[in-house]
Amino acid sequence: MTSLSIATVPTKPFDGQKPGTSGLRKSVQTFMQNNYSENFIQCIVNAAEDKTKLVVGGDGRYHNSHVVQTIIAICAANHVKHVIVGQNGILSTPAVSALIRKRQTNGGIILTASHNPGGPNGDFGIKFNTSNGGPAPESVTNQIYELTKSVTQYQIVKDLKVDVSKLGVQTFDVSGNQFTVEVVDPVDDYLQLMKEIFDFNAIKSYLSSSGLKILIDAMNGVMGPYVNRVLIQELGAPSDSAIRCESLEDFGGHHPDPNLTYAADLVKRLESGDYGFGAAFDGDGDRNMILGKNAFFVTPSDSLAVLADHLDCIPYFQKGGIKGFARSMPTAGAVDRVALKSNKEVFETPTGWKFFGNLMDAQRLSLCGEESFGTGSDHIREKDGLWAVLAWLSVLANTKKSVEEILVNHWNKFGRNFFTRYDYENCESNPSNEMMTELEKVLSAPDFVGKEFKSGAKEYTISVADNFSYKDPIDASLTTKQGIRIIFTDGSRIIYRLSGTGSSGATIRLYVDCYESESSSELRADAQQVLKPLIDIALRISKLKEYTGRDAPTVIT
Ligand code: G16
Repeated sequence: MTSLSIATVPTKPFDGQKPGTSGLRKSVQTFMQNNYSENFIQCIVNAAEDKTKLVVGGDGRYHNSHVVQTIIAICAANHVKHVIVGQNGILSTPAVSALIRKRQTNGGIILTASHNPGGPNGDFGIKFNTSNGGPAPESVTNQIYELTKSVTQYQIVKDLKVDVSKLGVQTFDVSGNQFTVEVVDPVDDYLQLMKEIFDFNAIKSYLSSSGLKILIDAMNGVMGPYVNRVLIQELGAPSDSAIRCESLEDFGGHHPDPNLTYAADLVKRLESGDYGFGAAFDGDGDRNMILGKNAFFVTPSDSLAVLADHLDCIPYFQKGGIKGFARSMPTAGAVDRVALKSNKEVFETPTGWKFFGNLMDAQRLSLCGEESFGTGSDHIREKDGLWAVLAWLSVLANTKKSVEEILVNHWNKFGRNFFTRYDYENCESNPSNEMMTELEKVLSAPDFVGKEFKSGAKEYTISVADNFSYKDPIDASLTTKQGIRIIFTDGSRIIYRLSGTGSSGATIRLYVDCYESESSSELRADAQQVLKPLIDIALRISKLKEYTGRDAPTVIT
């Protein structure tokens, strides 16, 4: 075996390599600049305390295969001994988290810009997950960012050629040291884990005996092979139960974001009434959207609460018990009501899955979710789209009820948290930042709390106004400025936040929710109608239209 040598390449720092809500996300063109990815990867390996064994994979978007080779070559030059990589560089985000935990690696590098569009004119992203399988906490991402500001060189094995299409272990000699790359099937380990969590026989026999037709949209992202293996091959769903399962580098030119706007095609098919259950995933397979017959939409906040109330349908929780629950702050508090009735702890964290990891590691958290179409449990440390679908199928198989019946029963038992989110995408950064700064000033005025707002027949009085901060109950780390909250005396909320996952400009997110108790006659009302007065007040207080020039949001959830 010829020995490969390590090259030291001089480089200069790039501005703005600051990881956002979940990793560094920029346009493909930005990532294609000479040394741009190399710098960031070198800083990741420099920040990693122990890096003997790492997992590498991505959602297969444009530029994925190139950067996979770069990562392996930089790992080889930086004392990493063993890299586990998905075949052809492909791994869903949940599958990376599962592999890190199962194979007890020191972490992993995930290539994805998640729900952002792909292709040469789309976005790319690099994210580092630590040894618990979860996205690196801010202490680590801040350290990576600091390193990017002063990086002057990176080490790489330029002549390393790894065949990532070939399953199995490949061994190399790098300057006299052994370096191994293990190419694994992207689905095998993940499927194994799902079989340990769920009762596949029960789901399979329900699907075949109930006549329930399902339609799953992989949105041309990474999930195609997972859907085919798990739902079609293992659970016996007919092959036409899955659409857009071909993984494409540009996601077919679509936005791989499972919401009512970008998964409109699936919504339309469900509206036909032919299917009793529908779901969609995002580009890297961690997000999910759940629909019932006639496109009955389950908000992620409700999905979390329903699952929390039905975890006894799932063998994993039957065996391991249920610790606490958690949701991100903008997520409506439906799960809090389940927690109260079942006498469990519930945590309210900032937006970002990374905040759940500590609670799970400390055995305080079993199930959590976010309004941004994320649901998951402590089986891994990422949200998990297909896990959510299997959890819902377990509930359907157990209750033998429709999605809509399950939701209506839930509201009759716990009351209903109405929720909506308005996204104003691609706004200009400066006015958006100014709007947030001005809002902070408005809400810190001494007479703001107690102020009354009228909209139509409704009247609201402000009881709390702040910028959300979070003290981690496990390590006491403090995270501030996580979203401006206005909470009214009846518990209704308005929240303003700037997205941390965009690649340019600013996306303003406006979240609004309110609660109707179980005895209300409004439980089946249209959420947009119910929330309209609060939305009007939110737009008035923020002067959003004046700052952004936008009459309407890009996406309404
Ligand atoms: C990422 C995080 C999620 C978070 C979301 C919020 O999702 O993993 O935990 O809720 O970002 O995004 P934003 O900051 O734009 O509101 P993903 O699916 O993009 O990795």
